[in-house]
Amino acid sequence: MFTLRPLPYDFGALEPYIDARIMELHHDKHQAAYVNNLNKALEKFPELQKKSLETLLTELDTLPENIRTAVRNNAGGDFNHTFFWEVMKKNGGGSARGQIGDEITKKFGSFDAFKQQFSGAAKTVFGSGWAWLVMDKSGDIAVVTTPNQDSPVMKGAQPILGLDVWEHAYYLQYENRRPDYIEAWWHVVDWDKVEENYRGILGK
Ligand code: MN3
Repeated sequence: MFTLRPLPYDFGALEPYIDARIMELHHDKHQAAYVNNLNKALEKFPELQKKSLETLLTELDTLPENIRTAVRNNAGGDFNHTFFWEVMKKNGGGSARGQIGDEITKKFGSFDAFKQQFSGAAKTVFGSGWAWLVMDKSGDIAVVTTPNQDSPVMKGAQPILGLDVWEHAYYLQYENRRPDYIEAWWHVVDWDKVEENYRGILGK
C-alpha cells in the first residue's frame, strides 16, 4: 500500500510566499486524499500495489479498465505533489544555475525568457492543472502543461520543475489572482534540486 510521505519542511517554511495553512491543507488533506483513493483503487490488485507510482503512470494502458482513471488521477496526484514539495524550499529563488542553467539559456535565450514562458504557460492552464519544465522523449528541455493530475511521465517525459496551479494551491491566500501566486512562487524554487533532477535524468 502507498503511504503519504511527510512534507520535507514545516508548513510555514515557504511563507510569506505560500501560507502555512495552504501547505497544511494541501499536504495533509489534498495529497492524503490522493494516496487514500489510490489505495482504494488498488485494494483488489496486490500485484499492482508493489509497483512504483512512476511505473503505474507509465503503464496505465495495461491496467484493468475499471481502475485506470482512478489510478491516473490519484497516482498522478501523489507523484506530482511529492515532486512539487521537493522543488521548493525556504530561501529559494534566484536564477537557474549549473548545467540546467546553461541548458535553459541555450534553449530559451535567457533565464528571463524561460521564466516568462513558464509563467505564461502556468497562467493559461484552463481550470486545474500543472506547468512543467521537462525533458521530452527527444532529449530536449521544454515547457509543457498537463490537465488535472496528469503527469509528464505518462507521456514519457521527465519532470525537472513543476508548478501546481489548482485553485487549492493558492486560493486561500491569493483568491482568484493566480498570476500573483505564480510570481510569488519563483521566490521559493529550489534551483539546487532542479539541477539535481536534471543531472539525474542525464545520468539515466
Ligand atoms: Mn495540489
